[in-house]
Amino acid sequence: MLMKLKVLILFSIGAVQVSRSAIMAQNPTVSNLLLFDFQNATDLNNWTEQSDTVRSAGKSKATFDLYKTQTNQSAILFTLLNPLPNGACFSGVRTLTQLNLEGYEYISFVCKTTGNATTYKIILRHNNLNDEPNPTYEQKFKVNTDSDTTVKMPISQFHPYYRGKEIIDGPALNVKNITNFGIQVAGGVYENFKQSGLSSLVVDQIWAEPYGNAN
Ligand SMILES: *[C@@H]1O[C@H](CO)[C@@H](O)[C@H](O)[C@H]1NC(C)=O
Ligand SMILES: *[C@@H]1O[C@H](CO)[C@@H](O)[C@H](O)[C@H]1NC(C)=O
Ligand SMILES: *[C@@H]1O[C@H](CO)[C@@H](O)[C@H](O)[C@H]1NC(C)=O
Ligand SMILES: *[C@@H]1O[C@H](CO)[C@@H](O)[C@H](O)[C@H]1NC(C)=O
Ligand SMILES: CC(=O)N[C@H]1CO[C@H](CO)[C@@H](O)[C@@H]1O
Repeated sequence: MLMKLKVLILFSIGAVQVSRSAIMAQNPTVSNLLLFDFQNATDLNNWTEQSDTVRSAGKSKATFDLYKTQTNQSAILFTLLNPLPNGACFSGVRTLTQLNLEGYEYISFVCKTTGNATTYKIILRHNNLNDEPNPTYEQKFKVNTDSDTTVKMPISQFHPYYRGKEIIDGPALNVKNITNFGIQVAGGVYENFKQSGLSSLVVDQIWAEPYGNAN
């Protein structure tokens, strides 16, 4: 079962979805690294919006808030994608960070989504090159509209992009010095899908999983 899961993961492009029970069945290892713990966060002040309104024609929006119920706390990303005629638009949030993910194979989390968006991105930056014209390091993940989504993103599959377009043969991500971490939803201007409108994504924790974790 776990081997099958691993094979599925190795042969899929980008993020892979498996059921929550499959993830929970894995031995929790001492060496998972908790990157962001929204269950215990007192605020999200370190996160800032990064939407297409940084450019003159943009009119999308994102907000990121603590989401508290009587029993649980998580974070919720609300997005409104307002595309240009060619489909270009993005909205999301990001935070400065300092992560050394050498020795880690995946960034993983469980999220619950509603609304129009079915594809999100995690966006990393490195070496304090946290703004344009430096590349972003991106990977897309698909979400389920009817159930929780477990995301496992191979860290080796974050490729360099400039304004949503892949930089072929661009510099590799320096996994030892990740200095910015973002969650984004985009219209898909360079993709074979287009998306727009209102969406929400709820996430409680984001982890890095070391190599060999699922064996
Ligand atoms: C915000 O970022 C600073 C500097 O990186 C860090 O020391 C602090 O713990 C962060 N606060 C929260 C609530 O995550
Ligand atoms: C609280 O979290 C637990 C564990 O993640 C989950 O099973 C439960 O459905 C959540 N409860 C609410 C009210 O969201
Ligand atoms: C990350 O990169 C910046 C820019 O090169 C450098 O100043 C900083 O010392 C690096 N930090 C780590 C922990 O390697
Ligand atoms: C939501 O998605 C549907 C299906 O793709 C689309 O027809 C609709 O226009 C979208 N809503 C908005 C507000 O963009
Ligand atoms: C480190 C820490 O405080 N972890 C807590 C975060 O919140 C969850 C859910 O309330 C607790 O179970 C953890 O102990």
